[in-house]
Amino acid sequence: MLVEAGERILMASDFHLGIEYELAKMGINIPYQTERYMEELLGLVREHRPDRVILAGDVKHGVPITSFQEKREIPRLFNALLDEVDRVEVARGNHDSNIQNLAPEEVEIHPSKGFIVGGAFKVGVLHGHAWPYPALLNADLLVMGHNHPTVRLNTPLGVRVTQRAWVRGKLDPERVASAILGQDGVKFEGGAVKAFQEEYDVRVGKPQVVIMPTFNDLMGGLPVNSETPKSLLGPLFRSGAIEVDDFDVYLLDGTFLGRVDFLRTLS
Ligand SMILES: [Mn+2]
Repeated sequence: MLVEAGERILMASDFHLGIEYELAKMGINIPYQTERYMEELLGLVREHRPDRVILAGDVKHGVPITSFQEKREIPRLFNALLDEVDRVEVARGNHDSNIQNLAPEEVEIHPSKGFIVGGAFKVGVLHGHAWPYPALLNADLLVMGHNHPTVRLNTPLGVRVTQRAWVRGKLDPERVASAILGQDGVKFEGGAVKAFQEEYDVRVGKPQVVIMPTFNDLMGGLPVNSETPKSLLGPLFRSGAIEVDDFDVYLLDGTFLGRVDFLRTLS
């Protein structure tokens, strides 16, 4: 995903480097795919010449143990990126414990509560397994990974197709402000947005939300249009702060498929 926000920001999520090693332990042997992912990402970097590259979490796969595969391949990925781009950053995901040990010093590692980049147009980036910093509600765009979104379509022939997907919608500021205040144990009366602004001294906007697909095509996904599970993963979805029924779904090539609630009728 390329965002122009005063600077060019290239983002990608959920590489899960090391998944082949985990699969091999279960008896499923797949040749290592890291080279292919690296070439794909570096191809995008060379084509679009971003000022910074942000990996929105789950760069690595193995938790709690870091495999030899990760120790070998993750520094290679970072070094290849640093050869091409001034700033390489990571929003820490739930699989990224100890990622700092595999990253060269130049790589900026941000906490799981996320961070804001950009100028007049502000982009909040977080992996999505943790509550965001209140300041992220001031962003114009919130970018998350973690859910590995896919769309599942049943064809009249009885063939079921599952594809990785982009999911995009708008945040309801009242609901998210209320959920974060509740999480922090803050009691309030009246509007949640007003209370939120007073509590955290953050102006609440109405950010767009984009949930990124996995870069790694070996990963399983979560069909956003299936009936189970009832919500997506992560506190913002589980708490009901974000409801995706009216979010739009796109294939990897940008094809617009429709809203989640419509696509539910086809799953
Ligand atoms: Mn992930």
